[in-house]
Amino acid sequence: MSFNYLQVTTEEKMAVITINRPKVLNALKYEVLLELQEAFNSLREDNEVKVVIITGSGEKAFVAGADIGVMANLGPLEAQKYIRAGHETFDLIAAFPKPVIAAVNGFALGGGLELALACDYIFAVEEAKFGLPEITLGIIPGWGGTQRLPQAVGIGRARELVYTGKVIDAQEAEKIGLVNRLFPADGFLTAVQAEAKTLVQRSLVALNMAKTAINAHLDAGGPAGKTVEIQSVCICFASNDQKEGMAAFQEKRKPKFTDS
Ligand code: CO8
Repeated sequence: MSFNYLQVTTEEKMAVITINRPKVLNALKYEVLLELQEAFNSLREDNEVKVVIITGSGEKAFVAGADIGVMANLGPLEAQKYIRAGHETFDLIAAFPKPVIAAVNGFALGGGLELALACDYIFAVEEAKFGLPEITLGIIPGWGGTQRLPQAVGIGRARELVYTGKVIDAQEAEKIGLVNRLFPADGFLTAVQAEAKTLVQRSLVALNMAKTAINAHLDAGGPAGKTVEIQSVCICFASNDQKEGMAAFQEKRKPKFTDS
């Protein structure tokens, strides 16, 4: 498999997908989402792969979110295309018939945390940082975060993180159950691969059925929540505050929201 924005390696029945845009902290522009879909579709058919690990390149970030440079000037309909692509990609990962582990090697913010939440579980470095800061940009989480974060950490903590946009450290993320385990940055991927080896020894049939049954519990509420999320984030793209929030990020200043 050859990609512009991903590296995919396979070893001992484990595939590692590395998102590779370190200059923008691995931000997920539209084309990266399409490549992720292609990679997962290919790994689904690959009998040499039983577990997938997804991580970010460089030492600073897993993924710092959707690409703010791309989003800044989108209208509601263009935003809808980008939002749908994110949902399709993360739903593909959530329903992937083999375990997918997020190896969070730094910032997991916005769409980056939403990607990690679509994985089966999260391992992280001790310096990792987590959050859904979309509200500081004048929008809301739009790639499943309003649905999957409450499932992961409970409704009150999810509301606080979504409403404030605050970023929490890895220790707090572990305390609230967002992260399964923390590891030192030195040798992180090797440590995650060592953990994943346990899954390689299990039956893929049983793993697939376990994931299917747990997903049935998570999806019991039906698709309505995701539909509302998509509509709601599209509405944000018709607001002045979305334009102001993203312009402020690019200009490295605080936004001046006008509630319009
Ligand atoms: N998109 C594009 N570029 C980014 C992003 C991003 N999400 N994050 C960082 N970058 C760029 C910076 O602009 C900077 O570029 P340059 O060197 O050209 O100035 C470079 O990466 C390095 O970043 P910083 O200089 O900012 O590094 P710091 O160490 O000072 O800060 C932070 C690191 C705290 C991670 C900071 O970069 C930051 O706050 N990033 C944005 C985080 C964020 O708000 N993420 C949420 C984005 S919105 C989202 O994900 C919504 C998803 C679903 C909706 C989809 C709707 C269409």
